[in-house]
Amino acid sequence: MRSVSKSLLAVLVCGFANVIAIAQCPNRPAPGSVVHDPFSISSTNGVLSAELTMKHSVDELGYNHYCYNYKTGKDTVEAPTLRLNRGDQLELDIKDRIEDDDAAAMGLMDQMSSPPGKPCGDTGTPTVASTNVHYHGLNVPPKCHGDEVVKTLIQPGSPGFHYKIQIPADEPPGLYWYHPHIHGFTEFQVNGGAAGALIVEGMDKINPEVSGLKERVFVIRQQFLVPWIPGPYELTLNYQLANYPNYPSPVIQMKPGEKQFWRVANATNQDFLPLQVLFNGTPQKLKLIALDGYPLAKSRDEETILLPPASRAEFIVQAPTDSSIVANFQTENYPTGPTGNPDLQQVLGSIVISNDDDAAPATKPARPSPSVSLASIKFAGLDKQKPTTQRKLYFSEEFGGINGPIQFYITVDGQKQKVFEPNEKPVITTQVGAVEDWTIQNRALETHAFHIHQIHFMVLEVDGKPVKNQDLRDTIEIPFWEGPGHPYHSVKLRMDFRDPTIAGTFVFHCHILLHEDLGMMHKILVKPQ
Ligand SMILES: [Cu+2]
Repeated sequence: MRSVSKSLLAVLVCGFANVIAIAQCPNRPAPGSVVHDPFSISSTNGVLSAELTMKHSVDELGYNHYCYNYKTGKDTVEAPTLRLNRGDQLELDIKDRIEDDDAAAMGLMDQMSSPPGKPCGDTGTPTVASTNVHYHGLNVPPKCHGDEVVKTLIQPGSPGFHYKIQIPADEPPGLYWYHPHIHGFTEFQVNGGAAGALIVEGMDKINPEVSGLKERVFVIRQQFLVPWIPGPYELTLNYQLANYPNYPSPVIQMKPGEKQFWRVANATNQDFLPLQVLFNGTPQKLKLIALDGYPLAKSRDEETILLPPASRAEFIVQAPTDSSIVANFQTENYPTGPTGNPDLQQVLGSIVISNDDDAAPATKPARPSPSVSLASIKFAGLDKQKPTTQRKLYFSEEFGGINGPIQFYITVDGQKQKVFEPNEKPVITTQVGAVEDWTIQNRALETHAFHIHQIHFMVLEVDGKPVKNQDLRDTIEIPFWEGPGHPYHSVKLRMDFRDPTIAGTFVFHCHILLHEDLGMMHKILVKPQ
């Protein structure tokens, strides 16, 4: 449930009553058109160097969109896919050129306190027009100019900020993504806009089943008219409106009987996506290859792949053999509990048989990735490690009346419930070398999605029972509490802090972005050895 103060609500409603379209973001594809992959940029000679400019648009219906604009030399595209090999260097310059921002100009956002300690990047107070970047899923240092989100601040109009991130040589090949992560305002910028895919090459080396298959990159985004206010939302597939409520579906072209390798990111604010491909209403088998950018130990057939917000799935889809079959890529209904928002069934795309070659636009193909085996990537053999510590954490919500929850907490069992403050001390301190088992309960009447930066974790148990597939994840759903008389749902996760390069302070939080913005987040300190 979304909550918002009455005064804020009043200003928001008035503020958006008279919409003046502002267009700083590229035009979005027309409903019902053929879906193209995002423009992609590949590393050359071990370096991917690019400049992205954060901008802002308000469309004629009043939807706010933030965008990572990239100049291709021909035109401007948004949120390119960044493609790197393991060991490559990502050199990303981010400029914040958000202008004419209704929300910021009217001063209606609660301003957050300045980041603590020595600043990283610009100084001043974070607002909805400030930005930074989180590289979701990458197992890289939480350092300034790396994947650091608590102190890193990029202010509108400033010269910009340089990220320099080396993809570890043993990084799992797979689909990652990047998005802004300014505490208090993340949801606004991700809302239908600022989020892009990042691919670490080499999946075909681990799993030859995908070799030679045409690859598709699909980024699913969600847009609310005004984030923080409950109401209808729209899903988009690579920025094209999905079939809700009255739009023609995006068209996904496939050749008859063709197998394709789909790499799908849930870049929504808060939508849990049970993904299916249906032929004449019957769910088809999808060959699941990887989850959250981590190749599965063994590929497996699934009819429904549940992606919590921020999660990714990579799977093989086979097209129907003839055009008389109605084929759809869709998300199912997903119940999120009495205080959760409804996550509704929607067709994300119609699969249309076509012999057109719908090649993805790109600078150039990535050079071949070096060979790699499952046994040599990060977190391999984690199931055999002995945990050094056990911890218990829980999600909870506090009510303030009939309008639903007003406080969102994630708490280490035994500590006081509190919302995140940028200058808080870490609630967990551990050290490099630790392997910990965390049991995370959901005591709220709403499903939450646990995410931790810098590492993947292994799923050991769900509701106290060992799981069949001990997948490595970076985001996982924990279903809502059904109420008195029912047990809390829980997951048991193995957290791997052995890698010395991830030493430092970073965060874990709910990936329902409103919850994160309202403080369902805390810091962990991993001390160097
Ligand atoms: Cu949550």
